[in-house]
Amino acid sequence: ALTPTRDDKFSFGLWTIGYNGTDPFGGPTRAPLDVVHAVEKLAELGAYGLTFHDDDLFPFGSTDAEREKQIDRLKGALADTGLIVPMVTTNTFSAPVFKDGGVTSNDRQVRRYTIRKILRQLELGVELGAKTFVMWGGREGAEYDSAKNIQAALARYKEAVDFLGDYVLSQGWDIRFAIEPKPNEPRGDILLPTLGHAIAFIDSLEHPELVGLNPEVGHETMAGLNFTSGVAQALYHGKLFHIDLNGQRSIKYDQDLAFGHGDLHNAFALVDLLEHGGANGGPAYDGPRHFDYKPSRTEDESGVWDSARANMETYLLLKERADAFRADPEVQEALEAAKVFELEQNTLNDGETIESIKADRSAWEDFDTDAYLNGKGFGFVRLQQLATEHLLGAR
Ligand code: GLT
Ligand code: MN
Ligand code: MN
Ligand code: MN
Repeated sequence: ALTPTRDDKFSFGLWTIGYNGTDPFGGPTRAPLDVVHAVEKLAELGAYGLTFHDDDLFPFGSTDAEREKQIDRLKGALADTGLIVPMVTTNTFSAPVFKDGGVTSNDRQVRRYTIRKILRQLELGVELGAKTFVMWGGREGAEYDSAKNIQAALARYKEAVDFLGDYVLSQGWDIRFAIEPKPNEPRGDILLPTLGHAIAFIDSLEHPELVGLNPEVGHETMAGLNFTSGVAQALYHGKLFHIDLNGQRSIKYDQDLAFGHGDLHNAFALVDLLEHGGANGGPAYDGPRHFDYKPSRTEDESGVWDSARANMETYLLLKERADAFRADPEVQEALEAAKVFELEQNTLNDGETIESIKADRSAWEDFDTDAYLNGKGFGFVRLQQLATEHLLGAR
């Protein structure tokens, strides 16, 4: 059960396994990874999908012929292995032209160029059968309050997403957009910094049904937020279109560690949510389990594949542990005692009126608030310890 299969829907960004170790303090520690080799290795390890930015496959500034050649090589590798491309995205952050962002650059010519670059990658994604188009606006932001009119920038962001949405609808394409929030890095402050900001922004769009979220573990954690809780809210709003799994240890630079190599408790809760948070305890999300991590620059190529395997194995281990947690009668009893299921009951009775609740003496006059002093504990700590024991494989 710990051997990944295609049914597990594990996918990897070409930029993840292809990360050559460059950071702000040093250059590459690994040789470039060829896309055909990447596809073959991922297929061999049990992944089902590869995702990529335009610039991952054909470097920025490639001629049309070079671009076509790389696309053909990718198509050949996909045909040979059966791997699919569930998602694509555009690099609108690396090249100098994007130094003040893409769709929200102060420079109008840059904004128009960015839309063209996105259109090209959107068309390629549709051609390859991708169902999700991720928009990570890493350079959409500012370092200085005087430099960016945030309200105008959000209006330009909306203009771009609305325009792209109209194109998809006019073509009848089966692809949706997923916005990926991040609080900072590379910009001092990035627009749409958290899932909550992005949800509010999506509400302002012309075609909100076409646009959802691509939450990343590390990004919410960088903002000091509880990732699993944010994913639960994304599900609540019907906006979990895609997910970027990785590991992050607290509020610091974006670590992109392997999944589970950060907050393991939260990763357990996340897998439990994805696998058991739906109707009748079934899966709450059936899309790709996409890993967006960086094999540490300490690793050579064998370490890259070890780390790719680690992501998938940890997910499957946590799934096994979450299944055991849910199946344990003692856990069910603790959940019951903690009134976890009681929260699913409406607070008001059917047809409740102001008059009827005011007439209900048990809701006020006869309600014993004193009983909550040194009584009526919820037992949440016991429940969490049971979760911990399952997580550790002790039960
Ligand atoms: C970049 C970023 C990731 C995004 C990718 C999609 S690119 O590596 O750090 O979090 O998901 O653009
Ligand atoms: Mn429209
Ligand atoms: Mn990501
Ligand atoms: Mn990241």
